[in-house]
Amino acid sequence: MRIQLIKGDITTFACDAIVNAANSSLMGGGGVDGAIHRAAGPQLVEECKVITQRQGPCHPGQAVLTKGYNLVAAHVIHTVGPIWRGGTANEEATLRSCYENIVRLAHQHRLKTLAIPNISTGVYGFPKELAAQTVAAYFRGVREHERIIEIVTFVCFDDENLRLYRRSFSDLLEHN
Ligand code: AR6
Repeated sequence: MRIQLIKGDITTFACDAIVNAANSSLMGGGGVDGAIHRAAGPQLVEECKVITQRQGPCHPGQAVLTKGYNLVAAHVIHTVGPIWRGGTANEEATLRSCYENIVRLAHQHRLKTLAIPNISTGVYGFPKELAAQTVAAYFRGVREHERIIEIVTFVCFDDENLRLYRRSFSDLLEHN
């Protein structure tokens, strides 16, 4: 598994699946969620509706897969990050389970290339540095044994996340 870091807009990224930082309704919203729904077109929300009608809301830490519709990416993995409540509500474990479920879905559907935004670090208020460390620790653990996922690209939208990811991921990146 190769790990890459870029600054940019995830909606223009070509890969097997981009990850969306959604909310439990899966009906779209602001931030990266709004941008992904706008770029994918109205069929995306229709597929999300079918999923929530069938299995109910997507709880924090869980993830579901849809098609990508008008996106360049073939699929979208929608995950719901934790809302930061001061660190006393298992937020780190919930964020970690977002990433575990992203990897699980990638295995299940044989997705080789993923692009992932900085889940929970916008509206949901998770501290950016702790998020970067949590994500790096998780991928440090899975990278060695990974046989299906070939490339994971972390797409940072803001300079602060890019700087923090560069630091937390320094040992995981091929080129710094
Ligand atoms: N490409 C990549 N990253 C982006 C983009 C983009 N186009 N736009 C924003 N980001 P947020 P959350 C970054 O707030 O904190 C929504 O309303 C942004 O800089 O999008 O998980 C949902 O519906 C930040 O670092 O997601 C939920 O209600 C990161 O994406 C709620 O927000 C995440 O910020 C989820 O909050």
